[in-house]
Amino acid sequence: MNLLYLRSMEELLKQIEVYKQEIAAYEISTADELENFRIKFLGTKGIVKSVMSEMKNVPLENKKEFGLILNAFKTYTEERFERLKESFSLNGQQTAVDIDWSLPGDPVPVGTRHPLSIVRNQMVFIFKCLGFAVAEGPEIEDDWHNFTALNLPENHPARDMQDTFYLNKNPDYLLRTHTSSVQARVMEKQKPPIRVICPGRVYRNETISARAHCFFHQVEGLYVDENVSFADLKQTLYFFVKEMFGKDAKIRFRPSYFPFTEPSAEMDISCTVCGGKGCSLCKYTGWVEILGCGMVHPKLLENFKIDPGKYTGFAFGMGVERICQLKFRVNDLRLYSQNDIRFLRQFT
Ligand code: 2NL
Repeated sequence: MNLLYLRSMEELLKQIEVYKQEIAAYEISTADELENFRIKFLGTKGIVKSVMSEMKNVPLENKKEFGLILNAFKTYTEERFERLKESFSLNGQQTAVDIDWSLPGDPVPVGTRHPLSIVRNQMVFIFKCLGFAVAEGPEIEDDWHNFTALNLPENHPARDMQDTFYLNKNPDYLLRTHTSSVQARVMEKQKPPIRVICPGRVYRNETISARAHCFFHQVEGLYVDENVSFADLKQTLYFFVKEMFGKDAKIRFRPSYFPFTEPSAEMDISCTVCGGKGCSLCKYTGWVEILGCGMVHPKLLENFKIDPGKYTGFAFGMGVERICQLKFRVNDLRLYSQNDIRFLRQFT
């Protein structure tokens, strides 16, 4: 074997050792440095390729031994590259290589308000314009605030287990059946003048259908002061109707009965579909019922130590679903709580 060649082989082995030291000491902190390592050692014109190309000059009897050394060097370099790449991605910087930060983000779809919230907010806004404050109260009520204080006698059918969700009997706790209970709490705490509206969810033990549900929403109003008259009630509600349904809307009152008001009335508005000419919505009467109202019963004022000789008041109650039905033509109460996106998307 040619001595000259042996010397050059020795030199090559030494050179490989030097490379290995350099590779072992190689540190990177950026994607560019990682790429520089790859180009320098593993690239098509890199050091590993050039060392491997020495094989063609190795004499046949040394090829096996030399091949093993060169292959080991190649594997060593490749493994070092993988380690560097891993340490780099563990530092969380791989993103700088893989992610294009200039791309637009994933869109976040914007939701819409529930139709009942839209209408409730509108109702609250209109009464706020007339100086009504908003009051809220608990959905779990006691018998006093939901029934007794409001003049509903012990044997009133509304108290029946068939109509009301009782959570406990004796003492009675129940899911409020109207937001009048909130007004009862206001009268308990506050002396006249009182001018509040009470929006909220109420519960009744009903079989669920297109026209009945076991929960729905109310806005009730209460105004107690000196010299409050039925004329004030009429003008207040007329203002509300014109704001809600437009200036051409008409109102009419029909006598009715509620235990908490005397006298009591139900109010209709001219049909929002036909304007009073008669259509299927108003059953060809030209009118649709929207709320109940009346002058606060003197017994109620007494219950809250408000002198009925000095003070009078009016009250009203309406269903948010009903107003929503007239405004948006929703003809099935179940739609409000089914969370069907196709229904909800229609209200913007
Ligand atoms: C209806 C009828 C009504 C009231 C609610 C009320 C509350 C107090 C005192 C007097 Cl604290 N009245 N509320 C009065 C008349 C009718 O609601 O059809 N609601 C959906």
